[in-house]
Amino acid sequence: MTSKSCTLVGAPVQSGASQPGCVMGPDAFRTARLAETLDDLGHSVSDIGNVTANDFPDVTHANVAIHDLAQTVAWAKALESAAFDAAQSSDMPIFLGGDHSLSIGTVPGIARHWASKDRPLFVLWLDAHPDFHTLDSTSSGNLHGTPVAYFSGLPGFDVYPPLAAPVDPANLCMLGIRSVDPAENAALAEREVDVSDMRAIDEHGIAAPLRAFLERVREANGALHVSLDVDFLEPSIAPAVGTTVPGGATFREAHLVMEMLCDSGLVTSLDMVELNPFLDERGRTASLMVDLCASLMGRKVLDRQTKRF
Ligand code: EXY
Ligand code: MN
Ligand code: MN
Ligand code: MN
Repeated sequence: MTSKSCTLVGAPVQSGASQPGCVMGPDAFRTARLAETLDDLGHSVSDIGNVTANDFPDVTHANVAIHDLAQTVAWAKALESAAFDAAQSSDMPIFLGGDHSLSIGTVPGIARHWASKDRPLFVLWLDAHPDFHTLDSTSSGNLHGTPVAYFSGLPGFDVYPPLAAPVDPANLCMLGIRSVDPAENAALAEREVDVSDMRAIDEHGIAAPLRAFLERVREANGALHVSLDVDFLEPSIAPAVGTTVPGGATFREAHLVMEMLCDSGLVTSLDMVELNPFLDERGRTASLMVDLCASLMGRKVLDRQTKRF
């Protein structure tokens, strides 16, 4: 892979999750030597430190289950701006979470950047969950369950910041899905979102749906944002997450996704989210996430091209 300028953006958000710990995520990625790993692969790396969010708006919502709405909106504003700036000034912004509510800010900021270049943004959502709740449909009130519905332009998000460039639901692809609430199921079907649940992956493999999606991105001359939730992975290899669901992507399935993404040359930004270091075992989940990022950014077993049969 050609050398890229990478900007690491710490997003120590934990207000969107039900349990604390994701605040430590960015520093765990740093401790697991993310910057050094990217540097060793020949990239130039700038770590801008952690974004902060202090300006809490006075917002409320009729859904009383929702918690930490003001913090979430404050994070969204701060991260939208940080993401836009990072995309303007580097090839590859990498957002270090932080729970998945950080994508309420990162994806719209990245989308605003690509809209200014007249290129459509596509989003690959690697997750056990579709995170496709609206503020009205969430029953847990955990706002990390809402980013995709919001940035895809679904109605009912008046208290979140206005979107400069919504992501077309036709430009989404979800892989690894295995926990979907009824309201999410209905909304995903209505928008005909491209979802490969684990049953489909068991049956067809993970390469087939990814290859088809990458072809769509390429045909549209799209930019591609990847959002990698720790709970995409099988919990036995990635225990450091508050929302484990059995039956996730294996070590090799996850690396294959990253290797195919690398070969495609299409990825332009990345979220690494939901790492809760308080739940980790000797840093193994943080290290696995860094290794997956390395596969995405060009680490290979063989220098020459792998045989294609
Ligand atoms: N759908 C469930 C909820 O809304 O509470 C679980 C959401 C988990 C979201 C994690 C980050 O991917
Ligand atoms: Mn909370
Ligand atoms: Mn998620
Ligand atoms: Mn998840």
